[in-house]
Amino acid sequence: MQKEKTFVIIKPDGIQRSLIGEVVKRFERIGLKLVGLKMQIPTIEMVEKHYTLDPEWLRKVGEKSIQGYVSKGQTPPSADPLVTGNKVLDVLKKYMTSGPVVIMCWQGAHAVGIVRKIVGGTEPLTSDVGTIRGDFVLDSYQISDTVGRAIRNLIHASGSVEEANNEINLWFRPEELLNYRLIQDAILYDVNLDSILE
Ligand code: 3AN
Repeated sequence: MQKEKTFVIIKPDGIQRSLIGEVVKRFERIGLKLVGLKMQIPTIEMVEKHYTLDPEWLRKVGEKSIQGYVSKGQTPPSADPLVTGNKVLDVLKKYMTSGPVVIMCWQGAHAVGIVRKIVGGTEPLTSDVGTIRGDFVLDSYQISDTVGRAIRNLIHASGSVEEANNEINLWFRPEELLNYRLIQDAILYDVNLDSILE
């Protein structure tokens, strides 16, 4: 279980806001281990591949977006989740290819769930205070949809172990992921803590 891996992208707005260190700090201090790291400007093809790894993603993101409107008593631009999902994918391609991103693989117990908790919900307006999205962005579906752009929420993080494995395979070559021990692994995971006292 402590070998669970998750995949994270610090999106172009995260780099432009000088938040690389802040994001890395939050994952490091909870005890996760950084096992892969690189910087690049994604291509449109990679962004499309990334978001369509899960064939259900378009529908799910469309439904989530529609729900966001309904929960605020507003009318969504389209009631069809696929139409809405495709619109989101279009604007995401522009957003994600607009500049450099940092691509990371983090490892540790419950890595997928822990990272999602630290990152916070998709829409910064409603993500919890204390999460990265809640603390560092003020964007909302309302603002992004009014001007027809992707919601700027600093981070992508895998939603499940399966999604993480697919995304890691897409963005990293196997030799780019490092297998190593951290001294703190002992205090996090070892059954016996009898090596502390002299
Ligand atoms: P998460 O990144 O929280 O898993 P997804 O997978 O539903 O969220 O959406 C992927 C990305 O698409 C979001 N991080 C956000 O940048 C963008 N996005 C999602 N829904 C919308 C929307 N309704 N309007 C604009 N951008 C959106």
